[in-house]
Amino acid sequence: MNRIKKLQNRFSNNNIDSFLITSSKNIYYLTRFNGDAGILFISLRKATLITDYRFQGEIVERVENARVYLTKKSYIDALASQRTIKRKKRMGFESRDISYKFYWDLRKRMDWLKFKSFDSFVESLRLKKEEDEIQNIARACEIGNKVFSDILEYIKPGVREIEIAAEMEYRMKKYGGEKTSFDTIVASGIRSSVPHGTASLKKVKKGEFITLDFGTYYNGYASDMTRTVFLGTPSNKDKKIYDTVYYAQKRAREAVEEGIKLKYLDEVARDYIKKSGFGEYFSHSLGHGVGLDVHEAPIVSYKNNDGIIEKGMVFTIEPGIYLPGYQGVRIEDTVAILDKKIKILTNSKRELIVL
Ligand SMILES: [Mn+2]
Repeated sequence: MNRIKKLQNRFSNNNIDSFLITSSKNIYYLTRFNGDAGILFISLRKATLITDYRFQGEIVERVENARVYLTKKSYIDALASQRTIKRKKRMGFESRDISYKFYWDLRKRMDWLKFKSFDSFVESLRLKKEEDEIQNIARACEIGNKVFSDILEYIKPGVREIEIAAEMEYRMKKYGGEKTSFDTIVASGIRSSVPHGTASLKKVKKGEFITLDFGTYYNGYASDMTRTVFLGTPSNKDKKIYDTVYYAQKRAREAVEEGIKLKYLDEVARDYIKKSGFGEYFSHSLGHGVGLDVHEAPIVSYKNNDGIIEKGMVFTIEPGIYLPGYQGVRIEDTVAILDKKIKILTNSKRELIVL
């Protein structure tokens, strides 16, 4: 069933007769429109993508499941001019996406409508991926695997983190990625003790962990992976930190199974890290969903009491240990829940790589 139809089927239960989609990711998900401006008006039987002439031609020609309405007016004026909207009474909208100003402009311009906010009307569909979506994520992850194997020979004492990041990003595009799915993290030495430390002008040197956390988009779908390598000779303490993260990640990865609670995975990794004496240094959730957004539902966390692993989900497993003032290690894979099968999409070597 097409995705817009699925949404329309939910209208009556939610007591609305129309819905306004403003999130560009959600518009892409529903129509394949990949311009960066436009709104999608969905009524019970129709869907209209309102956008402007900047996107005429190739970009609007690929739109599926919606009629395209090109306008020179503001989108709100164009929406108000739609023939059917006068008969509408209650319109849903995406509360996470629109600005306060846009909301009031809508209300002023269409004062006969009642507006009802929703915070994951489309995202709840996106939670479980279809086959082609998983293939796109898998392709994006494959690009990540290639970039990682390329970059190892480039990492040498004296090279700046930002140069390593630039080389990685260049290769992501060279291998078919559209753009990075977030700012590439290259964090070395003491900087690796901050979980999300981007890439700086710092030069890498011997005796340091280097955390590489990166991703790209393929056909609009993101990848996300992390590997931590060592430059020089690791001390026993370094090896212990790495092994702890490695086995915590392995246990969680091997525990993935359709039908169990997501929070159980977090507990598997967290318990192992606690038993090894580093419990207080694993300071974030185990993972997150990956799709059109690099961070989306589901949250893989001990705080997620209800979430169950279901077919079609794609999420990360990324435990880490961050010793303040010292160094840190994180290993992250993206896994997909297929029909009675679990597939790890990021298969670069996980054992400690010493450069
Ligand atoms: Mn991640």
